[in-house]
Amino acid sequence: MSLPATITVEESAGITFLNVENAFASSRISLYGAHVLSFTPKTDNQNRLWLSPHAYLNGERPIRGGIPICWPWFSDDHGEEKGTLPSHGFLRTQVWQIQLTEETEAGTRIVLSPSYSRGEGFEYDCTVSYDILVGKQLSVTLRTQNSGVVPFTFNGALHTYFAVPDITQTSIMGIEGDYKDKLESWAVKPSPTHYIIEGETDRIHQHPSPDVTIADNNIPLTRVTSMGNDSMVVWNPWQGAASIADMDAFGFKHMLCVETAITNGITLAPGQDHLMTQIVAGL
Ligand code: TA6
Repeated sequence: MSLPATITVEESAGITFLNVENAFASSRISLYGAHVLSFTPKTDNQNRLWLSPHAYLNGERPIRGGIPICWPWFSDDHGEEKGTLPSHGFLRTQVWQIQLTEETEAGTRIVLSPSYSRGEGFEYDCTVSYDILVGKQLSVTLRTQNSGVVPFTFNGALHTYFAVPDITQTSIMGIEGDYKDKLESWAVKPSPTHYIIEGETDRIHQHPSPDVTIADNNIPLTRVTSMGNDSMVVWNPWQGAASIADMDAFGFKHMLCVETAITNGITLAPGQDHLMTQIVAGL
């Protein structure tokens, strides 16, 4: 396949990476997991995505950082005993294929498809694709289409790790409604009005929160626009990062996951499809 001049291919440790460099931004994408690893707009040359320095970039484990794709379930919500099926599903640990690349006025577009979308824990016929646009903004859309003859229900997330200069100076605007707190047996609590991160945080906000801003020292840094989701997940492991193999003890200081998520199930009848989009913009 011939690629636009804005995309170069790099092979390393068994993974194929697509490096995008255009007039608007640069971005690195791993075909393992269809994982966007970086997005650096030209306006300020600040990478908006965080990638762990200890991330496995050899296909042995899901990649810690960037935008992991969670599907067809979120976390361990697969209906089986915890640990029997992979956390966050099976798209983030497979090699994806390039379906299309094109240069458009808005930027460089890449469409990827997974090797398989029917797997243990999800025995349905469907077609999945991932549409990435690297432009002034980074736009990613996960499309799920029911290509079978029975309805199915799925969950998922665009589990983005945002880069923040200092988590203790970071605030989030635009998240509303109640959240379920994973750290307190899913107790339901109201979202903070002044949203800062002061310790381990693992929350499923029960509101789609379509327009979220991440600020550093009260100065807006990154805008996160979401569509097709029913919830927003906020995660930072804080000092628990020390016990995560592919993070270092201080990694939590420079990342914040704000995840465009489906956690209450989307049901698709045969022939129906669903789009979930996240748009990341530097401010
Ligand atoms: O999205 C939050 C979460 O589900 C947390 O509970 C935490 O475990 C995180 O994802 C990371 O999951 P992973 O399977 O990538 O280690």
